[in-house]
Amino acid sequence: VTDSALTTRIKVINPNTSLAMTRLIGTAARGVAGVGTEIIAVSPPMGPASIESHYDEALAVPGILHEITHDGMLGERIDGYVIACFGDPGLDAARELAAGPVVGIAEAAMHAATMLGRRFSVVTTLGRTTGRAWDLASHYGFREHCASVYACEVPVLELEEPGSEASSLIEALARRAIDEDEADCIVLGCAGMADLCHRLSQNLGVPVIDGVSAAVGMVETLVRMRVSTSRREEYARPRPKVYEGLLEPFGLTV
Ligand code: 5HY
Repeated sequence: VTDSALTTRIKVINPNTSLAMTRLIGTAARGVAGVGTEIIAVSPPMGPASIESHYDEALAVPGILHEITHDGMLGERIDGYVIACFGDPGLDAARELAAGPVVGIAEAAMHAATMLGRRFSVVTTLGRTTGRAWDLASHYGFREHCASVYACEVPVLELEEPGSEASSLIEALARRAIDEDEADCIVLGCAGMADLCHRLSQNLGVPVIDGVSAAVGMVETLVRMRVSTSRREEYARPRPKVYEGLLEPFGLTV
């Protein structure tokens, strides 16, 4: 048996087209991936430069789905996927297409947080995305565990800018969540914050969870358990139909 057959190949999709973030996400993913796991970190060839609104999120989904259907067409063996954007865009549609398991970073981070403490708080980027974080906590069944959601008001693509003070802003909001909202853990609300989690954990004295790392670990485990998305009903492959106009290439064969 060739070693490639023993390798778990996980594609981590940064749905925005900012390659610096894709590199940062790939580094976080490889930081937790086990021996024998290959991480393929990608951005789709189309989509928003960053995702900070419902509009951005909607326009990120075709690129995510392109990445998955493209693998199938190229015969590229991908054992599982991570959607590396805190809104978990396109997660359900991706599950209908992908042969292997698909995990979103918000979903994974919230699951991990509830394994480490009773309550968690989310610290995300723009205030306009805090509603989405609450919606996801409810959607995944963690509404009672989510103590609060804060926004540092630093746009996604400015997180890495030295002048943004993002790290100290995030730390101050996390400290407030711990002191005032009794958060036992902090969930970082953006894939672009992945590089901050260890230093923040040390400074704050509580687990600070990066969803990219959590999601890679969960996909890896599901693949090694030899389980994948249930094909009964909801996540069965979509029925073939015509997609008109610009979406014509998304037509599915049986
Ligand atoms: C993310 N946006 O993780 C989200 C964070 C956010 O481009 N990558 C993005 O602000 O929702």
